[in-house]
Amino acid sequence: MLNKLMRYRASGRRLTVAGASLMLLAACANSSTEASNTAASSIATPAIPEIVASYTPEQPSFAEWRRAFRDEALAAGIRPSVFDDAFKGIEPDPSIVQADQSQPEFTRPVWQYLDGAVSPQRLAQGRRALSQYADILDAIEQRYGVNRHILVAIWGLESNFGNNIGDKSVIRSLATLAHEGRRPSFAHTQLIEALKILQQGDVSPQRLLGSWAGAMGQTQFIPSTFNSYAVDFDGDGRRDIWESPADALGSAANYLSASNWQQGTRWGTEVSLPRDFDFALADMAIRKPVAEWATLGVRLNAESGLPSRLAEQPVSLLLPAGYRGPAFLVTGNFRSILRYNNSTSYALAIGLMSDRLQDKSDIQASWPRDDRPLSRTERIELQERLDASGFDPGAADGIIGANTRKAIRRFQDTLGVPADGYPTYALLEQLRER
Ligand SMILES: [Ca+2]
Repeated sequence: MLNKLMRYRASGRRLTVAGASLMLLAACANSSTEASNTAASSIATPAIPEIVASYTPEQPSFAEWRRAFRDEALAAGIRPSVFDDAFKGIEPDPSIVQADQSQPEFTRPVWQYLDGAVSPQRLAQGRRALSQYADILDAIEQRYGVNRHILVAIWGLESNFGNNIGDKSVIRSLATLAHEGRRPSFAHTQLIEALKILQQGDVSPQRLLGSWAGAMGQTQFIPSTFNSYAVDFDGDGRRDIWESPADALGSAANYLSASNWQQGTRWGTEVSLPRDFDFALADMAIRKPVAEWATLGVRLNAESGLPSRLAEQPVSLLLPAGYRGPAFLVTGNFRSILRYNNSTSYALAIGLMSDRLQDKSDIQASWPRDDRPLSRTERIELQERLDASGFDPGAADGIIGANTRKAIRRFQDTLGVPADGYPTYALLEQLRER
């Protein structure tokens, strides 16, 4: 009941701020995680803004919210002393509300993201980490069967090898978000999980630090992921992903292992495609054995070094920047990395960084760096124009998901251009001229 009230209140306030624009509300779904997209789309149900417009509930203060939440936490098994210690002096953090509501208009294209993620400096740090933590990584590989180069790449991207673990109180961040964030029920659940971590004694309230969104420690686990997958790899009796590299790397390996990681299989490899290839096959929903891709003209690059067992494994074709950019065949291990962080650019960065750490050469094809990425407003316009032309892209939410890619392909088919489903400014201009 309290949660429901919160959701109406949060929606109502953002409606005021956004000038009652349903489109802007829907476009809040900017995060790459499926969870947040789902939450945002439920907030953006057309019926709700009309209810909100005439519905002005009493807004509970933070202190009122905390009193009600304390009852819930205790009912969930949290001891009163643990709750009261954790919440001692906790007040809402306005900077977190601001971060939660920011909707970036421009996102970096995949090549710019990769330039930053797999930089020469990060590779050098990664090589040092491989050498410095060789014994720990040996033991982790033996126990979980997850390749050390993947683990070091994740460590590098999540927290810059433990140097950037976030300095915000996880209790304060999540309490702020549960009280007035745009995904209150998610924050609410994570806050209970965070209190369970304190109750188990893995870390003190003062050291329970993370990002503004509650991602914690060197692995950037959210509290529920910590409770399910964190391990005490160094054996000191506490699962400490904040201070112990062994615990952090072991926990990341345990999480990947539980996400169907296949030992000895690569994440994927770059491939070349014939000019007349059917680009509609480049879709994560389509999986074929490598041999079948080969009959369609997909060629593995010379240095790919794929183990022969991969030939039988169904893999998907990925074109992160459309037909003009590099192409990859990606395995189930790529999907495991996506479970860690549901962003294609992220998973590609992890895979490519792990390759570079093994001294494999950089990718051969070049990125279409002259492509001008669409802003959020333009992505919404693209979707609206696709819809107006009968290509059925789904909700105009600024997110290029499976439905929008299908719609783009249908439009590309009518133009007689490669149907890669990739949104470009040129396509938007052609839609404007219709
Ligand atoms: Ca430990």
